[in-house]
Parts: sequence; structure tokens; C-alpha cells
Amino acid sequence: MITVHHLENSRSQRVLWLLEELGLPYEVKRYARNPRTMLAPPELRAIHPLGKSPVIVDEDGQHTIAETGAIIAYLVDKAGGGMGEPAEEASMLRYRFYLHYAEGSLMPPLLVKLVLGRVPLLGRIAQRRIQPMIDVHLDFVESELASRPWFAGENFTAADIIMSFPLEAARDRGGLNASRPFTTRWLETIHQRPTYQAALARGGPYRFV
Ligand SMILES: N[C@@H](CCC(=O)N[C@@H](CS)C(=O)NCC(=O)O)C(=O)O
Repeated sequence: MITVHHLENSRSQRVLWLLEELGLPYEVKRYARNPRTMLAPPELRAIHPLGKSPVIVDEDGQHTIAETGAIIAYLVDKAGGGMGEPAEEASMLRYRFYLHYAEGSLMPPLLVKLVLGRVPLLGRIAQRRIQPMIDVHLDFVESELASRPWFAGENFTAADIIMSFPLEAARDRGGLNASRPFTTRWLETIHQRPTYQAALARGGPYRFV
């Protein structure tokens, strides 16, 4: 049985959603954030030295896997490739791109903006320097979703799942709003999927919907 070590209100929500999409059985161990620092509790360090979420444990403890992209690759393989790389080459290349882009390029400026927002006085001013960097990404994403229904191409894949959290976070604090209609509609569409809703029920608090 797969165990997901799931931090409330976090990126980890995507792993639950993918598991629902793949129909793989799993159990969830929930962790609450420290209400003052918003950090994960120390218990997560006992699961993986980085102490972050998501982390999954599978095959009776043989595999402990951290990092969303690596977890997605593992689960897609385990499910026989469903939701994974499309056969058509251009879609396959886009799929791989988004699997890296979501955490490697899109999340960092959003995280910087969040952290600066907690720095008194100068933090707010510095935040304004970050917004144009975020806007470059949001314009790119909008143009991509204006060209095709899903991130990889014509079909919904795990590329859409990994892109969900940065775009939900962008709507929360990165200036994403109805002025980017294709991205907004994509968010509305994914939130209506029954598997997305089922994952919310399993994961508990998630303030980004
Ligand atoms: N790139 C990593 C990021 C992991 C990460 O930073 N997770 C956050 C959840 S949003 C976390 O555990 N934060 C709590 C902490 O840093 O203590 C991934 O996608 O798995």
C-alpha cells in the first residue's frame, strides 16, 4: 500500500489527486503546519531528511520518494503509464517540459514573493520587483493554454496535475485573475473533476481551491 505523507494546504495535494486519477489504493498520513512559522512539523524529518511534503512510502517501506516530479514519474510507471508521457512527440516533449517547469521555474518566484511578504517594511517594496518576473510566466502559461486545452496537448495528463499548485498559488498571491481567461478557465475545469474533489476529501485543509 502506498502511504502519502501529506502536509495540509500544500503541494502534496497534487499527489492525492494523481492517485485518484490513476485509481491506485493509498493511505494518507496528515500533518499540520506550525501555525506561527507555517513550516512542516519535525515528524516529517523521520520520514525523509528534507522534512518536506510530499513524500510517499511504498512496497512495505522499500521505497521512500520525495519531490513531486519524481513521485509523479514513479506513480505513473506503477500504473502502467496512464496519465504519463503521450505517444505523439510534440506532446511528449511538452509533458516532460512541464514536469520540470512547474517546480523548477514557475514555483521559485512565487515562493520568493510569499517569503518577502512576511518581511516587515522593505519586504513589500521588494515584492514589487518580483511581480514582473511572475508575469512573464503567467503570460507564457496563458499563451500555452490559448493554443491547446491541456498542458501537454489534446489530453489531460499528469502535466496538468503538476501545474495545478503553482497556478493555484499564483491566483492566491501572484496576480493571476480573470484578465488571463484561458488559465482561469483551466483552473475552473480541473476543480470540477470528481477526482480532484475526492482528493480534497482525503487531504483535509487546502485553501487554494
Ligand atoms: N520541490 C519540492 C518542494 C517541497 C516543498 O517545499 N514542500 C512544502 C509544501 S508546499 C513543504 O513541505 N513546506 C514545509 C516546510 O518547508 O517546512 C516538491 O515539489 O516536492
